[in-house]
Amino acid sequence: MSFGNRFFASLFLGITISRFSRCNQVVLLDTTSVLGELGWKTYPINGWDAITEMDEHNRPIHTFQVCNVMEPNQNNWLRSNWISRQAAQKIYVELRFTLRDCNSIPWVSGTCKETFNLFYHEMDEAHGVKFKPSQYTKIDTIAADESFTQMDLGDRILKLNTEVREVGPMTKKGFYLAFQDIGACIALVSVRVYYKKCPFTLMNLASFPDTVPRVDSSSLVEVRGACIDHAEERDTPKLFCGADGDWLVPLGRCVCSIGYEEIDGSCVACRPGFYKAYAGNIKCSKCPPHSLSYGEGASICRCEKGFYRAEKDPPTMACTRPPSPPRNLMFNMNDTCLMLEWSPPSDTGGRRDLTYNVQCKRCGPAPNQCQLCEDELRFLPRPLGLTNATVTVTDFSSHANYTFEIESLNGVSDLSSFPRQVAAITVSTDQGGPSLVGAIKKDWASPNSIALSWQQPEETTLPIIDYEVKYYEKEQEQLSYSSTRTRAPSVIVSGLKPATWYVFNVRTRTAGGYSAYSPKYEYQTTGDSSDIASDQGQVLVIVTAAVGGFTLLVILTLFLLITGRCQWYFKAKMTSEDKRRTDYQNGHVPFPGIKTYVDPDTYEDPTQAIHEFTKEIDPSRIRIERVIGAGEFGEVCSGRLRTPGKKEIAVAIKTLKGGYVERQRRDFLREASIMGQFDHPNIIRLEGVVTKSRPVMIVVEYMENGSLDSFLRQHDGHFTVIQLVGMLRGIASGMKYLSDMGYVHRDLAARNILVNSNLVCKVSDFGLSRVLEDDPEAAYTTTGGKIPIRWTAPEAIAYRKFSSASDAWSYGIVMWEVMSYGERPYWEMSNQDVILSIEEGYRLPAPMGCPVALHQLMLHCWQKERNHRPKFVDIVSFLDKLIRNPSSLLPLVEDLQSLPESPAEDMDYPMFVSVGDWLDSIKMSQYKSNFMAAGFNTLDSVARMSIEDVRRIGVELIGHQRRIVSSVQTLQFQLLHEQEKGFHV
Ligand code: ACK
Repeated sequence: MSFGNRFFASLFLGITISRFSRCNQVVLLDTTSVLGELGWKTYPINGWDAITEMDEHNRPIHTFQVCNVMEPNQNNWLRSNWISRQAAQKIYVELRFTLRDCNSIPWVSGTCKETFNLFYHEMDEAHGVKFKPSQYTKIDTIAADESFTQMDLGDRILKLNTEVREVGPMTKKGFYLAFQDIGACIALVSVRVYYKKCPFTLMNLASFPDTVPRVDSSSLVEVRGACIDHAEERDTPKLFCGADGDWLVPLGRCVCSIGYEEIDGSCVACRPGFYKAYAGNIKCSKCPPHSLSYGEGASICRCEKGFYRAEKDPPTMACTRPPSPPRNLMFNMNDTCLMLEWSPPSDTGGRRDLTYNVQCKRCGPAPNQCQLCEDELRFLPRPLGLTNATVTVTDFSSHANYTFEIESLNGVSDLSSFPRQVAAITVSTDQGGPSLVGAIKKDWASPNSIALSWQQPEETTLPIIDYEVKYYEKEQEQLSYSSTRTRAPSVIVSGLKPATWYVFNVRTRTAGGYSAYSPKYEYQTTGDSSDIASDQGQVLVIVTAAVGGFTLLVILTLFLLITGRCQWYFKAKMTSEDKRRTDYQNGHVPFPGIKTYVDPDTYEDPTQAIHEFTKEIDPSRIRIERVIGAGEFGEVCSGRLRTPGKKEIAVAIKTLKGGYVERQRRDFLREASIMGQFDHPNIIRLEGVVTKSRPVMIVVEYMENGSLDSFLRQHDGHFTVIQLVGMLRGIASGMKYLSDMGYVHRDLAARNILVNSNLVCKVSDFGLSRVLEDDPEAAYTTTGGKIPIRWTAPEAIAYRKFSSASDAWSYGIVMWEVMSYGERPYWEMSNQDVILSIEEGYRLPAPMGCPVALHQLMLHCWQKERNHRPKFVDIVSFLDKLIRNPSSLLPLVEDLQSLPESPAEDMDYPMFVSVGDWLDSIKMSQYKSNFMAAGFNTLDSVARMSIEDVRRIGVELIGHQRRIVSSVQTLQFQLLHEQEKGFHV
């Protein structure tokens, strides 16, 4: 029995042991909380003593005592049970004990100790009673901060020591603790073993779990938080767990989701009448005006009935409604403009995005006869989406009643199902402008054309300029339409699709503007819809006023193909008569008996051609007076020519300069051999040649005013339009003669036209000329040679397809040169740009002061498709008619251009119709050669044909005979009508 055990037992009776734990500690063992026996082992048996007392709460106090202070060499061990490590990496052992001061015990010096030792041993599992002190690792020697004495005992003063030691890192699943006494007087009152953790916590609307710190106290554990209910991450919430189990450095946060707000660290649903539209650290808001929320947690408030929220309106915005209609709608009108003005609506619906739409209705006498008319009018700036309370309307018709409805709109107008309210005003445009034409009637029709006519308006204050005929396929419903103009109250529209419904409208144009469109006229073309001509996209409109003259066509191609072989063997021996015969057989001669051109190049010996086509002049008859210019081969002089028995005449003498080679001589004289074949008042006349003496000369009639281009430049603006048209008529007449002769000029330009003292223009310069050869299309192609780009038709430039049609193109350019008094065509544009522009559809605009009719003729000459260009016969005929009706030259292009919708370039040029065109329009093209061969080569002659004539020329099918005869009747009517009108083109 040891001295101290009994002594300590009485000492600790009645001591209160405070039991506490902190939330960041996980307790693995606390002897104060063990209710039953502890079951610790002691070695030896008489060493440590286990005493269990009860505290005032009747809970056990497990105390271990030892006090063998008088006996030397004490080695008493007390060993705990196996303690599970759990998640701990480092454990803390907290000991509370009392220790007796050795000095206060007599006779114990040398044996009494005032420390004890603490050991541990890691094991994965308990191993029962075995205890080997040698396996244990010492944690520390424990000494008391305060020891007690006999006096303390007497005063019953408790001097309890608390010591904490940490152990780690721990690796095994558990461990034992052991206490070694080496001769002290100790009472071990409690043993608490714990490890530290950062406890579960909520911070910044995120939860962070229990987290065990690292053993290394200098490094922190980063922990990512999870947002609490109805919260969402804003920046990733994070905390760091420190070694002492404290949370450090909060980062990021969660925020309450839409419909929830933060109250006391949690997210709470918005109350009814409130909403929260965005996640964030904001409170729920009261619903905006004209909106409400019924349930809890609303993210948006719903609009009251009759109020709306546009797609892009924010939820914070009040609900709004469509505006009321505009107020005070008024108009102001002059001849060309109608200005509508109004005041903004009294109620904008609570919005600022106010716009206006204008709708137009044109109404007849009956109230329900209204049709929409926006498409007919032009609105400035536009009809829809107006932001200002005003709009200007143009292009309105005279004599019409327009009702304009102005609607106010805002961003929610489309959402409202209520009928929209508009402000309306009816405007009568009856300002003395043109009135409506009478009903349209069909005169005749074929599967792809129709002739229409209509009653002229009865009263017009201003003269009618023309009529606009608008037509479209009914199925297309105005998606695309064509239009054309005509001066006569009738039109032939061709290029229509067979078996297709068309809608036609006509309106009048005067200087006062357009009339309203006539009532629609609908017509379905006859025929099989598969029978659509290959050029169906192209609409050729032929004004009935256009009356063609002769169109000289080539008809005997087939015949020639059979007989034209091997003829070149005989070339050298042929006379011009032979050649003409051959040319005729080759299809170059329109009619037997008409003299045709013979190419001098077809003569093996050119002198033979010279001999045949020119007269040799004795040079003694020529008196050279002065040099007037320089030609390609030498000077050009003026002088006099005497002919026995005739009056002396003025001549121009072209000379061939000395030192020429034979080829130059031949080329020089070649022009004379060509010129010598012609005899026409508008072709420069060859008087003769001097070839048998030097210098070699070509003598031609003298043209006092020299070349046309420089003449016009010198007399800019000096002539009347009629004089200019007279010059053009002369040139056209000369060209008609050349084309009739089968001659293609190739270099028709104002510089190659000479003008005499009477302003008579004559075609000259046959240097570039070539005869037509075996081409069945009567056009000649060649390689090489200089091409005057600005004057030459595209197909001649592109693949040298020269023909009378390409001469017609050049003629259009000459017209332009004449009407602009010698301006350079296409000004300073490069040749390449000219080619590209023409290809893109660009055409020379009308020169200043140019009558519409002449520019139309030019444009007609510049049609890309060469077969659509006018023939010279048509040009002459047209110009003749203009000269006879000078008033037709009054409308100038400038006047037209000042009116909308009349870009001259976009117009169709329906001025000409030949018999061929007419046959095309009635789809009887196959009989062209029959008509020509029988001499029906003008519309006038065709208009007189009888059914017998039609049969006689070889139209055998009865259906075709009928079609031609009925078309002839219409033609008669039209020609008569035109004559009555006195306006022939
Ligand atoms: O512009 P012009 O005065 O007219 O200058 C040229 C020049 O000779 C070189 O060709 C003029 N010319 C040519 N043929 C005749 C002619 N038959 N009568 C008068 N001048 C002519 C041309």
